[in-house]
Amino acid sequence: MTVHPSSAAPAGRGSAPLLAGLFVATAVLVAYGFWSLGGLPELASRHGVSIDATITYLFVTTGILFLLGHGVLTLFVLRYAGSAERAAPERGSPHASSKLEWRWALVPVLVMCVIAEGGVLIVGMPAFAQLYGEAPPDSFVVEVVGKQFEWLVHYPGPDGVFGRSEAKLVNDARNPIGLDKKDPAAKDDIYTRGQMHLPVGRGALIRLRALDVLHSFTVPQFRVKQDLIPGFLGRTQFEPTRTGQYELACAELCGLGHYRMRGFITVESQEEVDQWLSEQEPAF
Ligand SMILES: [Cu+2]
Repeated sequence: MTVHPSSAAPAGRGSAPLLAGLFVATAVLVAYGFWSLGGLPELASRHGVSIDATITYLFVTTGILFLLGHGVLTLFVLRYAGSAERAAPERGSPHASSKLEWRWALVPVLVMCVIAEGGVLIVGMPAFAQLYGEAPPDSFVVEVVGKQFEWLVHYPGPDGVFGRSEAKLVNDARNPIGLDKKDPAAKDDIYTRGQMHLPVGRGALIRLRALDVLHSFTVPQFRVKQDLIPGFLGRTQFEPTRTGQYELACAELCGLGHYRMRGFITVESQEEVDQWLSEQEPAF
């Protein structure tokens, strides 16, 4: 006796609603989770507008695809689980055609490439240009030295020239950034432990040095995150647009004391920055 496939008992039909419910619950929970996060801290830099646009763009496009994908999965599970069409693919279901399979594999790949690569390039380009392009000629230049476990902030002093520094001259108590006393440009240099003041509405060019291991200069409100690499003089640049005090965090797990590696950036008028600088002791 032969049993026709359509008259056989549908296999796995009973678990279909459970699986569909799981897809729906996952989609709802993920959407609710992101919704309740509430977004990034209030923006305080010029290029950040374009960073935020890029994040929003990716978030919305991938969010729609995620929800659509789960919707289609749910419908297919409810429609085809244990069905005769699934049991007999030669009867014209999508499995019967390798051409269809190829089409459904390639079209989403191409669509994702256009959305992810093309879209991000268009929306994010202004941020890349401001972050990695030529710094404005009137930029306010500061050096940040990262070490386990603090931020040292180095200003060039009234002469506007950074004194030479060398790793072998570093002495934690007397010369933490390793300034060379023999260099005349170093005499008026200023350094602080974890305190940086920047003028509002003026480009800031931050030179980045690390004394020991990798660290990462991170200020969420400025939408800035840049690694510091021992042996390299790195840089990052941005323009603070809002006065206030911001926490400078280290976003690279740099050792046991990583959690206490924090500094403070005060954004204020140029006059206030000049006043504060004039109150600081020169290095030597
Ligand atoms: Cu660190």
